[in-house]
Amino acid sequence: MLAGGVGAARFLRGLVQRADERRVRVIVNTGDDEEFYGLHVSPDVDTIIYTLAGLANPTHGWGLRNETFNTLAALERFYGRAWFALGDRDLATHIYRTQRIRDGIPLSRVTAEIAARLGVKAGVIPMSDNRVRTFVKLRGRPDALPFQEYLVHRRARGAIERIELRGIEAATPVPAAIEAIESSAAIILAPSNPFVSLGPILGLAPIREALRAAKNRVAAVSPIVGGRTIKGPADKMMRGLGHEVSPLGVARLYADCVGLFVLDNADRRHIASIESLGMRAIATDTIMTTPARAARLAGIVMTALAV
Ligand code: FO1
Repeated sequence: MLAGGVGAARFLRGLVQRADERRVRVIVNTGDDEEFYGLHVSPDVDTIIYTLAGLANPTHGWGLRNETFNTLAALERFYGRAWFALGDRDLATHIYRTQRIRDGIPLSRVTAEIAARLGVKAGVIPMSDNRVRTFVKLRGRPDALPFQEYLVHRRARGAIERIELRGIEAATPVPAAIEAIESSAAIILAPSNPFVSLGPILGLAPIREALRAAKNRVAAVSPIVGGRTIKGPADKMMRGLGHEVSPLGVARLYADCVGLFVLDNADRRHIASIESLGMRAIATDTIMTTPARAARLAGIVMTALAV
């Protein structure tokens, strides 16, 4: 599976009820990674790991459940008001990750260590060990903003002019990501933001090429339902960047590398136009309000891919 954060984690929670978790591999976006308080934060990687470990915060989707924020409050004495909340126990993950990276261990290996310590059986593979940083250029502002600054600090306000994936040209995928695509019977693009969650993963040329070669085994689930996103700013981004805010608009972005497009029943009318892009399209209930609904959706996607 190719994954961003919370939307992808919801789907994954269903997938591991329908597939043996030990055979699942998740290629995760790292364009959102940022440094706070000298610590390497990898939000999408942690969201996936915490979800699979059954430790994720059920309200937010990110961070840990039953978390406390005493250290953050103490840090505010030195740094001023904290707009990015790292919980007390979440800090342990960040201290470990940062120390290992400082010791020269690649992010992919550190991620595997963290996942294993938390009892995760699936393979969690950050897309690259090289630094790729997502920036958002807003209309009327001279400089592009680092992604977390845009999403969390400014609450995704402002009209989007451009997304920059800094470092993408020089970055190479983690070899295990390519191997996973080449050897998997089914590859699923999660219902994540096509620009800032899946965009960085698909922006790595060898990953996109591997997906193109596997097109008949690749499915994508639409993050747009009835003209909007369930969570996050994907709809605003599509509009701002001049794309149609519909499953068809998303399918156009994936036309070269996706063989099956899964959209919500509410958007059935787009099936024919999506199929004219050269992929199959099926409509079903894609709203994952419960783990059982996520499992049902995962089952439908896998059956349609003939797994
Ligand atoms: N999102 C927020 O809206 N506010 C936060 O304070 C916040 C803290 C945070 C800490 C660790 C982590 O792994 C994720 C965190 N997120 C927070 C979520 C995250 O920044 C975004 O949801 C993703 O980057 C988007 O995929």
